[in-house]
Amino acid sequence: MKIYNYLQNIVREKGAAYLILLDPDKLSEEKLIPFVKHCEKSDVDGFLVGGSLMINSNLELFLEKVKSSTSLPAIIFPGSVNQICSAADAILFLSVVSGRNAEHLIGKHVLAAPTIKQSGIEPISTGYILVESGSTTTAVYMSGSLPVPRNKPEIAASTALAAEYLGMKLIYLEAGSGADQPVPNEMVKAVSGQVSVPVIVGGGIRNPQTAREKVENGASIIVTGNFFENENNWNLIKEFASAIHIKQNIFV
Ligand code: 1GP
Repeated sequence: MKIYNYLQNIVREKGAAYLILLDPDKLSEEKLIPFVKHCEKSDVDGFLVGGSLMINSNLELFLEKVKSSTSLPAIIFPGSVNQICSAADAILFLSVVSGRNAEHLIGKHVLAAPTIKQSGIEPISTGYILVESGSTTTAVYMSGSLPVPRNKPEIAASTALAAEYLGMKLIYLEAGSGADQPVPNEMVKAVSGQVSVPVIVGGGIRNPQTAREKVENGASIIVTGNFFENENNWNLIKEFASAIHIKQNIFV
């Protein structure tokens, strides 16, 4: 529970936590260490590490580099059962509760569980809710499931509550990496109002104002990925962090 408690403490102290997604397929070796250090200086609270394919990369080496350059936690955000590695601090044990594909609800988990136990990393059970966000996202395509329609916040809220009753410790509202549109504020509000566990919101968040709106509507953790693949945007990380840390910063 170490990392889960860490996240809860950040939410208590700062109002919400800011995690940045590192995709080993998309972040070159030369950029990784400077980027991670820059994130830490900019008040980011931790990293999610993972990708949908992991074609050109070695997760273990990647995670070792991340861990050697920061004291912030590295949490695996697995795109497949192969993405389990003891160099991480924790893993989001994701069940795609918005879908009806048994493989992604429980099947892959049976294969992954013994390896996670062996690795010693902390599993954090997470109800993963895919949300319609424009053109088909990789997450929707890879999961072989339908996302929740974006104008149906009540479906997302009921799904999240069911996930909490099943024992899940986090709810992840996912528009998908590079989504045309982020998860709607009304849906963030409906879900956060329904559950008592922290709600993560990610996908298609490209400016601090949008991140702030999600927090104002009840999100506890914000994730961005894509936007910082462009080095020219790195100078905005601090602004994102300030917008998200709603208890600490006045944001105009
Ligand atoms: C994807 O929520 C994350 O799972 C991040 O999305 O890359 O669009 O910021 P972006």
